[in-house]
Amino acid sequence: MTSAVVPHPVSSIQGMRVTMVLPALTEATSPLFRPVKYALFPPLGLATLAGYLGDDDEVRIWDEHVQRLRLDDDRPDLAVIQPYITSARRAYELADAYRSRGVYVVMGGLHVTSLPDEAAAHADTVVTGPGEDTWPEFLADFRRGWPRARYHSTQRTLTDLPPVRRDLIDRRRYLVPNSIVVSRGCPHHCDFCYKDAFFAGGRSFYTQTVDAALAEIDRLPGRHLYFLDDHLLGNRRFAEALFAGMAGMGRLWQAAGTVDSVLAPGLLEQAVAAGLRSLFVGFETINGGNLAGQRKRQNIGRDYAAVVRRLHDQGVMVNASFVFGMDEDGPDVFDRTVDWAVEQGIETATFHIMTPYPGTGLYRRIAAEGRILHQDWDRYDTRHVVYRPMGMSARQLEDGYWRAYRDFYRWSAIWRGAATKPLPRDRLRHLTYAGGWKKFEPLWDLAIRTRQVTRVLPLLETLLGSYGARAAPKARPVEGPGSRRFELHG
Ligand code: B12
Ligand code: SF4
Repeated sequence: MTSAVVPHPVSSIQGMRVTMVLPALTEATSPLFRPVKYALFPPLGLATLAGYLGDDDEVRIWDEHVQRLRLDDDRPDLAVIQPYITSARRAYELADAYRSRGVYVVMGGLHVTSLPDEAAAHADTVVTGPGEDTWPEFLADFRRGWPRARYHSTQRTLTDLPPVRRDLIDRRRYLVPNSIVVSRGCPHHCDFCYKDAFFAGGRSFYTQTVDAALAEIDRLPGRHLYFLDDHLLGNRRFAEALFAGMAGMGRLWQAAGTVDSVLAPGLLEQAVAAGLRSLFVGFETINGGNLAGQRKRQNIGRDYAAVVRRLHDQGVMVNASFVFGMDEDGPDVFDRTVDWAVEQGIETATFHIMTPYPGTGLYRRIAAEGRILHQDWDRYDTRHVVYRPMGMSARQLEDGYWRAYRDFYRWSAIWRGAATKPLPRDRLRHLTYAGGWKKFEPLWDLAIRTRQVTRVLPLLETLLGSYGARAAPKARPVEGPGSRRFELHG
């Protein structure tokens, strides 16, 4: 594609100094308490892009969620910034600060793809869509001294990726250092999701080769993995081959999947045999009428209770995701949703206030109806109401959202959820997992701040290991470069 060229002579082609920044929204940087979710996962997107830099480039990754950025001392040749919608304001502040001292700024990722013109006011180059094709192209142009102002991804492939630069990540700062993605996108087209906008102009669901995915898994130390793929089970052939390769590796892992993929005969069993112990499931709403409105077709007419039962029967914990404020929702939706989730014995739940992200079908529809209240991206965080709801007031929606969290994570509700489990062992695990996650959040935060979190990870592994229809084989780390990291026993 063509776009304006930004002349920018760099002193040498090799040996660039590059700073990559994942900016944080304010609440994630509080010196007192930060919700632990901000220290869950390392900046995988930036570490992926860092893989394309040369051996003699000097690269560092700053994740503002877990470390303070020392901006004043920093004058790299290139600043790479990845804003999410909620951190866009901060991202632009940082970009402006770098540019004011002559540092070249390139921005990309989800929010930039939704609103490239907004981002372009703060960056020398903006890159839209996934980075695997455009980023190496930009780097080559930048090294030649002639980067363009815009790049848009059209060639979507995950073959021959350089290894993710995990060496640039301080694992002790994260509760889940082994996050991994082996695919991009998803085969579905939900109206509220970022996906169709981000992948516009090319394929919107594609995977690594199975061998490359297994090799990436093999490179990760310890037992626990968290797949951040939008829908790990979305391509059955790929998923089956991946799980076959993982069976016997001794891994314990968590991932996200849709209700229809859970109900698909046979696939879940293979995932469990490969170590799946907890699944994030997008139930979204218990009001069937909402699903058609959101084009969430794969959920329509599905028996949600059967989904939970099937996961529990296989020994898989459920992290259920719900969205409040869709057009069919009235003020009763909060209690009904929480009651349903507790009755099913769901271990953890994530609630969201419906948020129309720019670029999505939902945004276009709500905007056309004149219902967008403001464009203060800071508050597009799924905890604030940013549009005029149909079935209740904005106040009712926000209050109901917070009440749902309180009610679901009350000890009495946790007990009630645990009591749905037939075996005492299962009840105890429910209590430990659901209670341990929400009730001891400040302790998690402390462990992360004091970089003791790697000591806590074995607890999570033990707990996940006690789940599962069949016990996963034990894994033992093996020393020495080039060797497989795990040898299998039993
Ligand atoms: C892990 C995750 C988190 C983690 C942390 C993220 C981290 N450490 O990187 C946590 C739990 C903290 C989190 C929090 C939130 N998240 Co979140 N999260 C994700 C998730 C599941 C995976 C991100 C990931 O690692 N992807 C894999 C990597 C490889 O991809 P990537 O980061 O996008 O990078 C690629 C491209 O974007 C591109 N790229 C990125 N940056 C750049 C820069 C340049 C220069 C170039 C060339 C290319 C490029 O190239 C990379 C390689 O292809 C995504 C869903 C998704 N599929 O992306 C949601 C997602 C990003 N989150 C989202 C949201 C809404 C939130 C929250 C607001 C939710 C909430 N209620 O609190 C918060 C706020 C985050 C914040 N700080 O502002 C939305 C973002 C919507 C938007 N338009 O911005 C997503 C898309 C989920 C969704 N379906 O709605 N999140
Ligand atoms: S199933 Fe999930 S990832 Fe896929 S389009 Fe729908 S919301 Fe997005």
